[in-house]
Amino acid sequence: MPAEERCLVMGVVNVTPDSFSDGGQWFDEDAAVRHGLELVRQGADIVDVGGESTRPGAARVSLEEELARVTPVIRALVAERVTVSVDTMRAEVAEAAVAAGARLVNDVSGGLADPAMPRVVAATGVPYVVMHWRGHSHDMQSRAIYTDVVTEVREELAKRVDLVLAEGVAESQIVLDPGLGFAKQGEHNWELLARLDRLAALGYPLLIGASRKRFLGRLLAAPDGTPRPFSHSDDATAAVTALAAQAGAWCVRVHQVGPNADAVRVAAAWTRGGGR
Ligand code: PMM
Repeated sequence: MPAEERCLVMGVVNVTPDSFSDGGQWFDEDAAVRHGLELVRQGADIVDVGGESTRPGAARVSLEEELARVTPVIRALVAERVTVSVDTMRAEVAEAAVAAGARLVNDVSGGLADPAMPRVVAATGVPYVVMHWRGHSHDMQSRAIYTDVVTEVREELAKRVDLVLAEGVAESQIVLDPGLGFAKQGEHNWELLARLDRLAALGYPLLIGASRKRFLGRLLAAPDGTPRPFSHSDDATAAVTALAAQAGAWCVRVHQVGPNADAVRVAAAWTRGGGR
């Protein structure tokens, strides 16, 4: 991926009835398209369209259902000149999405869920987000066992990189993602965020998906320990965005775009030592 002047903002459109923070809201095709356009108006550089919830405990949807959810939404957004990415673990969905005009494949399993994925992405030539993943959502939190989470995530990502390169993906296509909340407890997420430099040292752009995740709600819990609801963790998400951008992240994946679009601009001006 080419270096950008500032961290990019990827806005999320989950075309699902059950995603963690916005499940059901954009399940209707027209509502999903309208939401994607609104995210662009608020400053999203990329709109990430997904048809399968990956919240902890979620069950899988069928291939047919996933295709029916995402393809028309992608086609409609592309017709409006939106840069679209597809959030999928399935090679067939990635292929159909790119045929419909998607310009990036965001695979939370990093090619582990569907062995055909790296070859399909290689043939498309589009950027490929390889996220750290240890297994499907229904039992992923039982895999959140690490002695040194930063070293282990780094090593496991490096192995995924070797594999996708061997399948024909070009180095220039690869973007890495630590997979916050995927087989990770809160402390694992914070350790990874604190050492993004060690992940960046693998030599690929980084995408960070902290938006509205539970670890933010737990950090901001009320005095009686009640976690902050995800709907009230958008300010914390924007704080993570500013810090991740400052640490050199290539892109942040967020639900509420406006404050995060501001945050990446602040971080860019801070780094440059000047506005505009
Ligand atoms: N998180 C979710 C879904 N897709 N993709 C990437 N690359 N990184 C992430 O951290 C990520 C993702 C889960 O979030 P949501 O269901 O609340 O949108």
